[in-house]
Amino acid sequence: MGFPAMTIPPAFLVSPVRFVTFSCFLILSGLVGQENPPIPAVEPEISQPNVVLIFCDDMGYGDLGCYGSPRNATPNIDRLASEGLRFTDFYSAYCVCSASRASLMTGCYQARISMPGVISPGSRVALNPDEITIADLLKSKGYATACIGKWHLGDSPQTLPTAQGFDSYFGIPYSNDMKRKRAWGNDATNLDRIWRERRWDIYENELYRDTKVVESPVDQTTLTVRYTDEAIAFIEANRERSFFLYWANAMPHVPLFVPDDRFDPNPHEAYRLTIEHIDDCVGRVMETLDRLDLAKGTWVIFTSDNGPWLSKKHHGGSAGILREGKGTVYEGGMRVPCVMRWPSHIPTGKVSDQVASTIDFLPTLAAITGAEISEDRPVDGRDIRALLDDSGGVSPHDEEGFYYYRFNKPQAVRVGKWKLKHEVVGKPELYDLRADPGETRDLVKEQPKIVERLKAMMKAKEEQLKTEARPPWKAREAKKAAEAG
Ligand SMILES: [Ca+2]
Repeated sequence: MGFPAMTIPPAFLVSPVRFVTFSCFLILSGLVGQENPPIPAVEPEISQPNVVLIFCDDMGYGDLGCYGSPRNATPNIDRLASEGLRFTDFYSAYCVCSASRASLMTGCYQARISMPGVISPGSRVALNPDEITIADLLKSKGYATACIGKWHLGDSPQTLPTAQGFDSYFGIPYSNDMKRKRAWGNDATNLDRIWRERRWDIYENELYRDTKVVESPVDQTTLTVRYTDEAIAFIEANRERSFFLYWANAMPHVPLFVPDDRFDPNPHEAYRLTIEHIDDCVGRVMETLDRLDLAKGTWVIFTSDNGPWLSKKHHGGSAGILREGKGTVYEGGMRVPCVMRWPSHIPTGKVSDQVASTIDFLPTLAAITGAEISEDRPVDGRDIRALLDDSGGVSPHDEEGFYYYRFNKPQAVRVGKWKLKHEVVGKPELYDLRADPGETRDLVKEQPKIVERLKAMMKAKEEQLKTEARPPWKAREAKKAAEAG
């Protein structure tokens, strides 16, 4: 189990395809004797896995059965964990939607790619199409690529998924509560009524296929089912080649909706029913992978873009044992569930307490597929292959630090068990996350040397990304460039 570890010439380190060619050459030319046992070829399931990346919106650390939810039954997602790996210390790279998604797609902290926390429909700023996304990277290795669901990185033709490496797109390109009719609020009282009365019609959300609007307003009661149908159709159509499916559910971001056959008018059941419906849809996709005999060579990842939206009360999720939720740099804002299954590489039933993040997916996939990361687009994420198998690897973030970015600045850093939270406003706070994951005992006074070291690391990271920041896409500049021909 695991990636082959052996001495091979540097020229062959880059590409598994070239590596396989090299192995064949050695075998065919008789260079491999008893002293030099045959080098195993890299199986396609290892070097070109299918990737199914399921990204939920505002789902909290405590919302799944396998993370101890006493309320939500999630047997399918729990099975992904028991057949693969569950991270206990996994982080989204930002505490709200757009910047979190931009970081996932590019492997960079938000400040490096100049992405605002949240953008609105018709935003004049978006993720720059010059950035290399996971879809760009995998497409360069021959993958079929599809984005289904919430994009939230731009909704103009120049910035939608089809301009960012995806062959196709189907979804609402921003949050499902945006474009709400004026008479309606977004607090728990309004959300109670919206749930009871099934009022998806009070939103003017647009459903896109590629760059065209195909439904407005969107019937959100059937949205998750339709996303799932689309995901299954994509997998079926690409069963003979490597594929990357990015499936970003609109929910459990509010407003919550489920199909008629799952509906209960009690709004206190809304969140549970929504999570359980998502779990059921994940099960349908798992069943498809099994049916097509693709499960072994498919890396399925299930995680969330940020913590629960606690101000929505019973319409929001739970951070479990963690402090606070969405919109904060306490653990509840950014530490999220992450389970993954990839039978060719990940042992069953593994639990990892190593620090990992959504920014690590791009560099890890680059290492797996042999795609090169362009020198002029450095990333902040790291190759975490060593955390996936049973080789006992430690987090690359333990030394470099994992940074909790907000408003273009690191507002906290985690190094090993230590976390320093030092926002622009407020006093520094230091926590030992191994002993105190709920951030209840501030150790600033007891550990002044650690505080100073972590402060210096935050300052250095801030300066580095200030210097290296790349520009976002701007509507006005794009228009000028188009007019100039
Ligand atoms: Ca979110």
